[in-house]
Amino acid sequence: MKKIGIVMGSDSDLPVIKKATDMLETLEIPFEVHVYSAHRTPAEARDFAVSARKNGFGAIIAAAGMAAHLAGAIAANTTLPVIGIPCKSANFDGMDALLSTVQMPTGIPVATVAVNGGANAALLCAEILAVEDADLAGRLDEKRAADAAKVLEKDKVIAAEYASR
Ligand code: RP5
Repeated sequence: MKKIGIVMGSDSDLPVIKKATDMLETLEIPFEVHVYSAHRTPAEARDFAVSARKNGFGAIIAAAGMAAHLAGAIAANTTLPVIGIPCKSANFDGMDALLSTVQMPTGIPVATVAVNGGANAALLCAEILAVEDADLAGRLDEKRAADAAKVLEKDKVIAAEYASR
């Protein structure tokens, strides 16, 4: 199976990345995690992106906050799918990172998930790999079914509570 590359702009983004790594572990998908910044270590970020395909990666998650150029900078240097996670920082509620990540010019796409959306970034990577991996597709189906069952369990509890009023 291809690996998922995970890059964050700072170790202060780790809580968001943890949501992605937890999900990838649950789905038994191999990954590598790095701290590379589009601004502070641009050469390392570029080198990672340029060599990612030959190094066995199938998709890349890039998380950054503030002027969040990391996902775009990675996408500029690879044709692997890049999933951007805008991270919320002290100001602007993450809107700064959201717009910096999502508003890519035509030709260099970044699939942007919600602010701090680490779990969905991992799920999107899983869905990309599952196009060619029936076992992984099966694990995704099982997860969907389990998630749905949890919601229906909550429905039972809430519906019963209101029915008894
Ligand atoms: C971004 O700046 C990082 O991705 C992080 O979200 C934000 C703040 O970085 P630190 O100052 O905490 O290292 O590049």
